[in-house]
Amino acid sequence: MSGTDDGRMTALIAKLDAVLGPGGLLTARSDTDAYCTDWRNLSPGRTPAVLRPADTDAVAACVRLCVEAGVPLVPQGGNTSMVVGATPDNSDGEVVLSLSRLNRIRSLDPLDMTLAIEAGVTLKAAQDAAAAADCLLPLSISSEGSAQIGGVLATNAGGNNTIRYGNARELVLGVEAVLPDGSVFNGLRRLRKDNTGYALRQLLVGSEGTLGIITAAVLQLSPRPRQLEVALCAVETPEAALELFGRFRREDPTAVQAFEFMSGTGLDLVLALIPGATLPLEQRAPHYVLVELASGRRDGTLRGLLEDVLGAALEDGTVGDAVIAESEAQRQSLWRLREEHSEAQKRAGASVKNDVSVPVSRVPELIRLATGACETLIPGIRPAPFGHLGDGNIHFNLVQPPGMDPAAFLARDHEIMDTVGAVVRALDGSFSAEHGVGRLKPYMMPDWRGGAELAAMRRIKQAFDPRNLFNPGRVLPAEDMPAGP
Ligand code: 2HG
Ligand code: ZN
Repeated sequence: MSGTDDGRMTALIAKLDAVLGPGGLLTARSDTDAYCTDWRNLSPGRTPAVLRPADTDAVAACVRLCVEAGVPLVPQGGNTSMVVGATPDNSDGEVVLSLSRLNRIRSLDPLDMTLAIEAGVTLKAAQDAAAAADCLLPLSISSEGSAQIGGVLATNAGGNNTIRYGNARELVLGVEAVLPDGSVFNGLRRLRKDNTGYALRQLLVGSEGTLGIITAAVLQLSPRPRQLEVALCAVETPEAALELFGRFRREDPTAVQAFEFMSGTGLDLVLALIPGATLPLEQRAPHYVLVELASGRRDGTLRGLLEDVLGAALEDGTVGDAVIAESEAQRQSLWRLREEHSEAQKRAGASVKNDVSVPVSRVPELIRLATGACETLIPGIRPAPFGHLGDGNIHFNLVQPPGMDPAAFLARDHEIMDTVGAVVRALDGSFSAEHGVGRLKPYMMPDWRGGAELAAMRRIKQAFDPRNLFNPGRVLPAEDMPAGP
C-alpha cells in the first residue's frame, strides 16, 4: 500500500496517533526527512509517518496496527547504518518506527556486571553508565555517540574491541523484542548459563530488524581496565603491521584490546579534511597501526610490554616510527585519527565501502590483491583500507578518483564490490563483517550464502514474519520473499 493509494493509510495514521499520543507521531516532510536519509546519503527515501513510541507496549500496539493494515515497518535507532538498513525506500509506503524514546537504563548490577537497558539509549550513554559503576561496556564503534543499543544489537555490531571482548552477540545475555505478530518476547534474563531451547535472543541479534524489533536488552559488562596504553606506529607494509600484531600477541596474548590498521591514503584524507587533525610523527608513511593495550593491574608492566615490543620493532625496522600517548588527551587524539576515517572519506567525495573480513593471517594479501584489482578496474581510484586488523575485518573502502563525477563512480558500485569480493572469496572471507547486509547488499546473498543456508534463512523469515512486513527487502533478496499483501 502506498501513502497515496487510498484512505487506508490515513485511517491507520489516525489510529497510530491515538496510540502514540503527543509528540509520538511525525507526518510533515520537514519532520520526517531526517529519518529518511541514510548517513551516507546513498538512498533518500520517503515515509508517510515516523512512529516514536515511548515504551514497549506502545511499540507492540504500533506493530499490531501496521500489520493489521498490511503496512511495512522500518525500525530505526541512531540512523548510522552504512548499508541503508534503517531508512525507508522511496515508495512512500514504509512506516519508520523510531526507538529513540525508549531511552531508559532499567538496571545496572555491578556484582553481576549486567546492564538492563532500552533500545534507544546511545552506545556512548550506555558506556558512561557502566563506567559510573566502575564497569566496562566493552563495545566501541566510531559512531557510538549516535548509534543506539537497539541498532547495535540488531546489526551485531563489532568495532574496535572485538579482538578481546567479541562482537555485540557475545555481550548479550537477554533480549526483549516485539515480534511481527505483535506479541512481546520477554527474554530479559541476565543469566550466564541458560540452555532452555533455541537461543532466540541470538537469532534476533544480527537479524537487522527483519525478525523482530529489539526494545531492550541485558548486556554483560566487564571489569574496567586499570591501565591503558596507546601507540601510533608507522609501517612500510601491511605485512609489517601483521608482524607487529603477532609480536604483541606472543608477548602477552591477553593485553591487546585494539589493533587497528590505517592506509596512508586514508590517514592523509583525515589530516586534510578533519579540522584539528595532526600527525604526531615526523613524516608520513605508507601505512599506520594504532595499538591499544589494556590491563587489570596498576603497575608498570603494560608500559614495559609496549616499550619492549616497539623498541625491538624500531630497531629491526618492522616499525619506522612510533609515538606513545602520554596522557588521556593524547590517547584520545590518536584515536581520533582513526575514528574520523568515515567522516573524512565522506568529505572526499563518493566512496564505495567493502566491510570485509578474512582470516587475520591473510589481511596483507587482501590489501595487496584488492588494491591491484581495483586500480586496474578504475585508474585513479583511491583505495583507502583501514580497520580492525586484529580481528581480520578491514574496511576496504575505495574513494572516487579526484575530479570524477560522483554519480558515475557510484554507478559502478557493484562492479567494485564484486572485484573486491572475488579477492575476499579467494581468501575464505566474508563480504559483510560487521555492518550487515541492509538494503545495499542483499543482491550478494544468493551468490555468497545460497543453497541450504539461504533457504534456511528464508524459512526462518517466513516463520517469524509470514507477511514480510518487518524491514522487507533488507538482508534477504526481495524477489525471493513471499509477496506482501
Ligand atoms: C569503523 O570501523 C566503522 O570506523 C565505519 O565500522 C567504517 O566507514 C567505514 O567504512
Ligand atoms: Zn569498523
